[in-house]
Amino acid sequence: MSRYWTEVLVIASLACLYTCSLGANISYDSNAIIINGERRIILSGAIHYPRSTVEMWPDIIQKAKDGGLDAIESYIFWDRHEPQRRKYDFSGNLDFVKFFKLVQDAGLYAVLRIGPYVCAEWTYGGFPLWLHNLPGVQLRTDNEVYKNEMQTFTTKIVNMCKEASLFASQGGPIIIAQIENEYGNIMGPYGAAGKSYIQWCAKMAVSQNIGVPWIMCQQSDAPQPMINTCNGFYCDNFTPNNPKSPKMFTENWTGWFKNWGGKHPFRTAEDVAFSVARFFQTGGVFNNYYMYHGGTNFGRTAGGPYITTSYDYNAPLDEYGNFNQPKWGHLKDLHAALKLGEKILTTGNRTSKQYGNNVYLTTYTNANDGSRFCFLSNSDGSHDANVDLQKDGKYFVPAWSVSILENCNKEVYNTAKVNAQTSVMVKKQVGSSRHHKRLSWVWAPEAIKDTLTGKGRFKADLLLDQKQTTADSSDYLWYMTSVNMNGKSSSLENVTLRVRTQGHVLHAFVNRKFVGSQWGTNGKYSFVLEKPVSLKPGTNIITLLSATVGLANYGSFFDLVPVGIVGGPIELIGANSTWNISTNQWSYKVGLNGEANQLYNPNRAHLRRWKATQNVPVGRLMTWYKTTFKTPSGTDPVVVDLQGMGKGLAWVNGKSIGRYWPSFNADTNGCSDSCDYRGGYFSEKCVTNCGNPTQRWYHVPRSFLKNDGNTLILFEEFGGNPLNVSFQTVTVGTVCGNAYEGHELDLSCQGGQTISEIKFASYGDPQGKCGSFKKGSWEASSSFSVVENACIGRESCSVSVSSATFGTSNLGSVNGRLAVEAVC
Ligand SMILES: *[C@@H]1O[C@H](CO)[C@@H](O)[C@H](O)[C@H]1NC(C)=O
Ligand SMILES: *[C@@H]1O[C@H](CO)[C@@H](O)[C@H](O)[C@H]1NC(C)=O
Ligand SMILES: *[C@@H]1O[C@H](CO)[C@@H](O)[C@H](O)[C@H]1NC(C)=O
Ligand SMILES: *[C@@H]1O[C@H](CO)[C@@H](O)[C@H](O)[C@H]1NC(C)=O
Ligand SMILES: *[C@@H]1O[C@H](CO)[C@@H](O)[C@H](O)[C@H]1NC(C)=O
Ligand SMILES: *[C@@H]1O[C@H](CO)[C@@H](O)[C@H](O)[C@H]1NC(C)=O
Ligand SMILES: CC(=O)N[C@H]1CO[C@H](CO)[C@@H](O)[C@@H]1O
Repeated sequence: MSRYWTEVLVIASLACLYTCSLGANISYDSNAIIINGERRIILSGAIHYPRSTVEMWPDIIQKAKDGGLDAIESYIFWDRHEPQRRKYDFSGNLDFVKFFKLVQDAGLYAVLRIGPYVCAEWTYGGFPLWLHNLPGVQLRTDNEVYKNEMQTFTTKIVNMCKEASLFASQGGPIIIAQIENEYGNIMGPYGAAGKSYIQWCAKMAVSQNIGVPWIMCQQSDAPQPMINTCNGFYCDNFTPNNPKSPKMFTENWTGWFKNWGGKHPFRTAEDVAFSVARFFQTGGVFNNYYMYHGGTNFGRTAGGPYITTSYDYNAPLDEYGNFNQPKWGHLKDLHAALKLGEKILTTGNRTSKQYGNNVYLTTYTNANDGSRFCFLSNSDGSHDANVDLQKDGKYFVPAWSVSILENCNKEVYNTAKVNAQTSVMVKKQVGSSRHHKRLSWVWAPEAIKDTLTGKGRFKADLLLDQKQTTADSSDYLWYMTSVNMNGKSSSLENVTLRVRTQGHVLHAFVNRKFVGSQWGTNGKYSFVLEKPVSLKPGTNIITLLSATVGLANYGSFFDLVPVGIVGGPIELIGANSTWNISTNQWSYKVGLNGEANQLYNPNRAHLRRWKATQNVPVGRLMTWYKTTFKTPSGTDPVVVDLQGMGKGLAWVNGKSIGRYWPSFNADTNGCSDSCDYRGGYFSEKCVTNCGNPTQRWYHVPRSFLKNDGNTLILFEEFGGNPLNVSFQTVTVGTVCGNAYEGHELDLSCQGGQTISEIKFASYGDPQGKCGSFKKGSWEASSSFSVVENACIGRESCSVSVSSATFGTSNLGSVNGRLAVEAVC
């Protein structure tokens, strides 16, 4: 009997090994990602965990799920996790394990892009600076020192995932992992070493044994079993390098990032939807939005040079986690339409037929059950098309759009027909405007006596590279030298100081006097500062403060791009002679005294340093400002308006909210009121915000705030005026809907506000767009009252767009549209 039971137990536990395991089997072929035998198309969105806060994660992830995504993708940010070699940090919003667990709790899959090079407009592409300073290292190529570090870090991350059972093979959410990142775009200059490096990456990744597929993006020579994937604005013409690989769009850019001095990028919902629909029309299997939520470059994590603190990206969720409407809603509708065809898309055969210039019908057919699913596309940039599919119906396909036809005979979606609401976001002053009290400030000068008199911490007979010298411990590096002008035959009152720098911002002082500042413009980061200076006989002190604004993150050998005054030259140009002082003895100091003394930390009692004067100084270089403020009530996201300030760094309750530079205005040219979604998108198309500060408002996450009062501390580098600085909340101001017959028109406010007024409502053929709707040639007289009854006093409302709702059925077969503008 004991033998019998033993056998039963052995058999039972063996069986359990196969069936009790929670692990999922992830595989793929050219038509599907296959999860436990189920054939899937996967809709994924990028959300970078360090670009929001732990407290924001659940809401953002839920909104992604509600938007119809199946998966969340994130890079892993090496520089944050290993700020010093072998000293790791996974605390706070660096707790990626927690992030992926939340993704799983929401019922979503995850895509893990380890890199560990990430690009991502993140400083130094996510590489820690100590890596650059390792003897003998060469980054992203066949170099033993580098490969050893890359493997150590990759293994560390993989092991953490395994310990937390995060891979799908272990029952976790991660269905796909990525090694390296867009290397194929830049590998040419690395020659044979680049090719062998990619082979090594593939082997190293596979040896990690994670039980889910690995991908390489933009890598047409990706070795098997790596799946190569496509990044870009459109990937319909992409084919993977192995016919057995699924067609994957790992970075479909939903918008674009911002540079200081740049305009606001804007990619229409119609065009993003067009690129995704085209991708699935042409055999796509996996689509990842880059970004789905862009977020904020807190601290000094922005890449560059000159990437802004906001990483909003014009993504479906805005920087603060609000719905960016109509983009979020229009893509949600697209996802629902695509999912109707998931079974046929992943099993059927695909055929295409042309119906005139740039008009194609793609039919997916499953011969086994006769089911069909169609995409009818018109990729002409200006001509609409009318297509007669005989027994399957007649269709109007606007230029640059795709219609999705369920069963090939019913239009369920068209990328150019937006039914989702448009939300116009507003910033609300905290407290009513009449009672709006200005903040009161104290200030402290940055102590610069030491550096103005040439005193540094170490010396060198050459001009050093800034990133190497600071190892990115600060944006700031002081370069100081002294020049003896005794016996120099020149008029000392008329000398020019000329400094060539590799960026990004330079301030010059001579004999303790400020002589000028300069920074790169038009995207150029290297520049020459030339200022008249007045020297004196004997010793003259030259003090230069160089500031970085995000380290380069993209390109072949981007890691070697020089930063700061490295190499110079620095010259003094007199009437008759030029003195090249590049090889003088230079004294150096990394960072600011205020940084070393943690002036930004309100818990440190620097009471003696802060001055409470009647009027705080205005336009004063290198000045710290401090104020206190109450937490704005409600749940809407909080921002600080820094209009009037120059450039610097900001902290709330000791936490860095990033660099600020509201004095840097976007060019006045290149914006236009109208934006045509038709035709290929490029990052300068449809830009907005010409002539205004590139970034005036800065996100203050609510989790940074305390109930009993908060401290804002600014380090102002150029000189600014804090008079107008104020805290505001971001919410929906105006909502518009413009929905087609047979659809629902949905309107929602946010933060508990209700619809207070209907400004426009017309069921008929209304014209114009949100903010300027006009009645068309006909409308139902009940338009206004129907919408008012349904919406006034409600946080959200829904009106079905049909003649029955408006009592116009007696007009016969009308095909109306309903346009509404309402105030929250
Ligand atoms: C996983 O699924 C694929 C395709 O369905 C199948 O070929 C493979 O044998 C499965 N692997 C395991 C370990 O079950
Ligand atoms: C796809 O086409 C092939 C070749 O015509 C056929 O053998 C197969 O049954 C088709 N598959 C489906 C699912 O329709
Ligand atoms: C510069 O050179 C010119 C011509 O040689 C001479 O006349 C002048 O005095 C010089 N100026 C100075 C400041 O040395
Ligand atoms: C100052 O020097 C510049 C050239 O370095 C010369 O063009 C200019 O005439 C000089 N001015 C005076 C007042 O000496
Ligand atoms: C200045 O001196 C540096 C170091 O000797 C040299 O590399 C550079 O070419 C010089 N520049 C000029 C303009 O003479
Ligand atoms: C403060 O705001 C007022 C009113 O908008 C404006 O006139 C003034 O120029 C602003 N001051 C600064 C320093 O930005
Ligand atoms: C990686 C990639 O595909 N980049 C492309 C993205 O789209 C822009 C604009 O269409 C192209 O210029 C890039 O080459």
